[in-house]
Amino acid sequence: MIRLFVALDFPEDVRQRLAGLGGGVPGARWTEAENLHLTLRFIGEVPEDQAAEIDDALSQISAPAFDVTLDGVGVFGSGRNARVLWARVERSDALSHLQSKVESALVRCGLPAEERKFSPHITLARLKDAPKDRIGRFIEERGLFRAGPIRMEHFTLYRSHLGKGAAVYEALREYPLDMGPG
Ligand code: 2AM
Repeated sequence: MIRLFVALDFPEDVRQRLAGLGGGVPGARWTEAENLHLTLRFIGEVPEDQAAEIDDALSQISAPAFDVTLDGVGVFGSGRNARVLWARVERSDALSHLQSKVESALVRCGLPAEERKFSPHITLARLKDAPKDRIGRFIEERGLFRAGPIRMEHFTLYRSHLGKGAAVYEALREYPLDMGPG
């Protein structure tokens, strides 16, 4: 079995800026710059032959290249249940279009449909018992963070290797987005 997810990745300069937002929140485990990404669809554990089928289905997706803009930061969960600090990804029709193409390709491969609403974000940190006031301060102080527009010219199938420490993400395949005429 291999553990997979589909994501958009970002240029080095953007990842460095995102990683630079980290700090100042006790109980936060910050994502390493190299691991920062925007998940389009978490797949989970699949057998190798289904992974090959998934790769094939993803490679048949045709969707236009588009720009992504990052705007501010936020938190999933509140109070004692605050779980994740993230950078906000502005919604766009092009992003939703790609996400729904990925979703339908995966459902055609026999995966169960994703029940949760797509909420585009980049996980900056996972939290454990982080003090509420420090989370609030983080969000206030980083509220003006903005990056982009950032051109997305491909999306990526990742394998996630779980171990003792942070998961290691391995890019298995990049699928080009259509660049249009010219
Ligand atoms: P997250 O960053 O919001 O936790 C690899 O684990 C990627 O898949 C992460 O970006 C993670 O999103 C996303 N993901 C979505 N659902 C997941 C799940 N049930 N288990 C693990 N990762 C999940």
